[in-house]
Amino acid sequence: MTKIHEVAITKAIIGRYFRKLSDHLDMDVAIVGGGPSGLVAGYFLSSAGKKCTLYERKLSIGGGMWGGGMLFNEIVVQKDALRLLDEFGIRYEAYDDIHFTADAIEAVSTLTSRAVQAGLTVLNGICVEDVVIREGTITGLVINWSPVEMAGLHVDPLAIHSKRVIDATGHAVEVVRIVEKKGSGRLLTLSGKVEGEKSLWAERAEDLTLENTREVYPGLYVAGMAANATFGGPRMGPIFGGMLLSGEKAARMLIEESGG
Ligand code: 48H
Repeated sequence: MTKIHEVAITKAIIGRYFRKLSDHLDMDVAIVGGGPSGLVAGYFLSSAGKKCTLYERKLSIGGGMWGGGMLFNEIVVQKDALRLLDEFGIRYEAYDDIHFTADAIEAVSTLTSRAVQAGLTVLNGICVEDVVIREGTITGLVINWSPVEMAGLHVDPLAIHSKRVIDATGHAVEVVRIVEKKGSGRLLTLSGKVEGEKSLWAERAEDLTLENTREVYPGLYVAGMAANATFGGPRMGPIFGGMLLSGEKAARMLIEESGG
């Protein structure tokens, strides 16, 4: 019988991880942020055969969805977005005609599992700290280990190339803010800068999240809460239909733009 060997375990992990990493240094779409909008975008893009990597700073994927509202781990999804819960196989229950609830843990774990099984490569524990811009278009990202960032170590990052980038970093809208600071020219917002998130208004925010899911700089798209923070929409509290629909819209736009 073959014996378990510590060095084989180490070699297996190193070999497999670096194969994954080096297969994804040049891709169709890079997604920054593993919250609901990023995961949904990754699922649809990967399902359409796009080479796609999602970078998440934290160890866990799921962003702000685990905790429902105020740590009560249930989320609300409006009727208009139920078809996405059906697509992923996430169970839900009617609260009234408009509002439906789902278990936050089931929602995050199912979204994650379906996205990865559709072919999405997820690299967790990695943060995006800068972008690559060529002739006024985003062509890549600059990445580093999150523990390097957390410890404040002076370690140079590495770069990857991607035809398109989705900023799905939530309230912080981190990639767009880097581009605002370092990119040449204006953002495609009214003021040319990040407009900033407005205070809570659930109904309006849900509509605007979808409207605001679009290109903000050549090659750079925004999805989820980052879309509202970029274009000046309000926040919505723990209703997640807009996040799911936004991820889907971002993916569909990029699939269409690339000719299917
Ligand atoms: C790598 C990064 C970086 C970086 C951030 O916040 P999220 O859950 O994002 P969305 O937009 O999909 O969902 C928003 C939703 O969770 C929410 O907060 C709602 C509905 N709020 C309403 C309200 O009123 O408060 O996930 C973003 C993810 C997080 O996991 C971050 O760790 C990650 O992005 N991230 N990853 N590199 N530079 N910046």
